[in-house]
Amino acid sequence: GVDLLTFGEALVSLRSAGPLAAGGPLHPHLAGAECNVAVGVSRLGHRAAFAGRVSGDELGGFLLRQLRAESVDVAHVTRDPERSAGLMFLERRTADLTRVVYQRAGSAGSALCVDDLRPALAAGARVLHLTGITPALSDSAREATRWAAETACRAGTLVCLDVNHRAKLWSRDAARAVLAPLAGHVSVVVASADELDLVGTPGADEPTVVAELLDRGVSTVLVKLGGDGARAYTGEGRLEAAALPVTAVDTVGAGDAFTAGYLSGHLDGLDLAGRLRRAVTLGAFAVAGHGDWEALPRRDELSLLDDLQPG
Ligand code: KDG
Repeated sequence: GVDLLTFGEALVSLRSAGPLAAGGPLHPHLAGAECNVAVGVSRLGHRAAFAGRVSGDELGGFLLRQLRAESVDVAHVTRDPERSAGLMFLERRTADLTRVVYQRAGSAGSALCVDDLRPALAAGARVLHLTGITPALSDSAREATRWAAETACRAGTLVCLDVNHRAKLWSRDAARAVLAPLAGHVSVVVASADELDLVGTPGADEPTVVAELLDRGVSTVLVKLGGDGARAYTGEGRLEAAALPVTAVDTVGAGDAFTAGYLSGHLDGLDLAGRLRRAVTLGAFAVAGHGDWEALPRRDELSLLDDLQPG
């Protein structure tokens, strides 16, 4: 088996340097939160696999080529000749604000189903990563996500759920109805502060949702605070890490980098402080460079930011 298995929708992101409505060149990139995590973990030398469906056409070929170039195992990716690639248009609206337009309804990635994931789960992995994006894509993708979490949890695999709420895909209530039950089958929950009540009681505060999750068998809850760092909760209490004081040029993908760093630390057997430190380090690399994942470090680059004192 691999070190980390993740699954979901690989997207073609078309990035523009300015407002989309003004036109101009668009550059295609591999995107999708799960692919970002796979690349982040793979760059650090772990064996990462991505499973899912991509279109049978050139765009699907592009996505596979990008994943392969980052040494991500794509043996369990299915080509779908009937459906097109999910697209994400990313515009830089102002220096500080990027906006997203999706064209992904009915895409190849959204047609993911349980049978697509069976071989990858059977091959085994030390860690299964999943996000709250995949179950928002379709009924079959929702069922596949639930099945994968339950199957891996039963097999003793560390299952990590990154909530990743996408308001353009579903409402908070619709997300909570699916994600809160799902959290009962995972060991690690990652959420930003405003996403936390999507895996617990509506409107409940952070300590309450954390207590609910730990009660339900989650071992670690990670709360991402962006430029303010992160907090981790376990049965032993709470630990904080400051963010590294880099110049942020592009925050897209920072959360995925954080998760990749945390899971890499887990695969390396680091203690909680070490895992959290690696998580904020990868987050810093992600925001300090352009692209969802392009700026992520190789293992020999991990210490590049070490001289930056947490701010
Ligand atoms: O975290 C970055 C992702 O948002 C991006 O790559 C696209 O997965 C994506 C999504 O569905 O928004």
